[in-house]
Amino acid sequence: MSDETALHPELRETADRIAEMEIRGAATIAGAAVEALATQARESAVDDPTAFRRQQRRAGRHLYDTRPTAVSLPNALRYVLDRMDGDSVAALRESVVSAAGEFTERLSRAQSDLGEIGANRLRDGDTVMTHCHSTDALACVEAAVDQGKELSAVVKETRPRRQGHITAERLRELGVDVTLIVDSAARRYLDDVDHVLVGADSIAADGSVINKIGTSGLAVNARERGVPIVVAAQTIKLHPETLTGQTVEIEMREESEVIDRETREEIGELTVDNPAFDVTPPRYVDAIVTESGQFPPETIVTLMRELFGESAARPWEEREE
Ligand code: RUB
Repeated sequence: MSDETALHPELRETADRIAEMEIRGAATIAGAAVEALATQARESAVDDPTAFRRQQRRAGRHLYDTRPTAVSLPNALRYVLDRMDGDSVAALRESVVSAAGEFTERLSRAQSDLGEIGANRLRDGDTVMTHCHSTDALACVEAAVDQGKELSAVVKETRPRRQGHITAERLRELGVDVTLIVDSAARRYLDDVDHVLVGADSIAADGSVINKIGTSGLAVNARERGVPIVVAAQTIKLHPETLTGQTVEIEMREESEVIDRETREEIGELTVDNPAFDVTPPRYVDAIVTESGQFPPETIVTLMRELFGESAARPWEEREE
């Protein structure tokens, strides 16, 4: 590792916070990653354009390596690093900082645009069931509330990290009535809800939705009860590498999130698995709501091609200048 391409401590801290889930949720991770790239660019001490490019790519790799499932992270890195351009360090720096700013603006605009579209599905008096904490899903509820609709929510706790508590808090701030339930109570409450509304970490070319573990079981149960399943996902959740047959890696997390060491020892020899996400096949999803409109999952591939083309470059990878 050469000193000239050393990474800024703030970028390292952002990467650690993403890995530790202090910064979490696909859209929030993307926003934090581009901000870190901009800090790296602004604070870089290198005076050679080649070294600057190498340092930015290294910064991208460091962020990329934090969590594998949410494609918003590599898509955010792509957005900024693909726009890194110039013959001098000053020009390169400016290109990175301005691309990062542009990305952040688009991220927030996309979320509010998709919120308006998702809100059209929600009627006054409806009840939604949520899983995990998705800012895209909450944007739909917020827009509906802004339109004067009164909504209620059944909020799944979402083991093991209980992101449902964050959702419950946000929904209460919006004035939505909240009933918090444990995950295993979901089926019992499905008869009382009008929509299942979730977010996504990645959407594959065949329309499969990758989201917090438990989403697929919820979707299967909701389909059986005739409750529509709506996925709120900005287009940065579209996974371009699945166009060429790649699969989405499901993150496996520490067993300590599931069971404490003492209890584990009391039980004796056992394996503890902690997958953070699962895959919901397109046949269990009614609609994917994006900032570009609402899509049946099977048609999302058209939008994916339009936005990403056939190839998904990896501009953070090491290469010869
Ligand atoms: C978060 C999660 C969220 C999506 C969408 O998982 O699965 O549903 O990331 O969130 P984790 P958003 O807590 O493990 O990061 O709509 O905010 O992008």
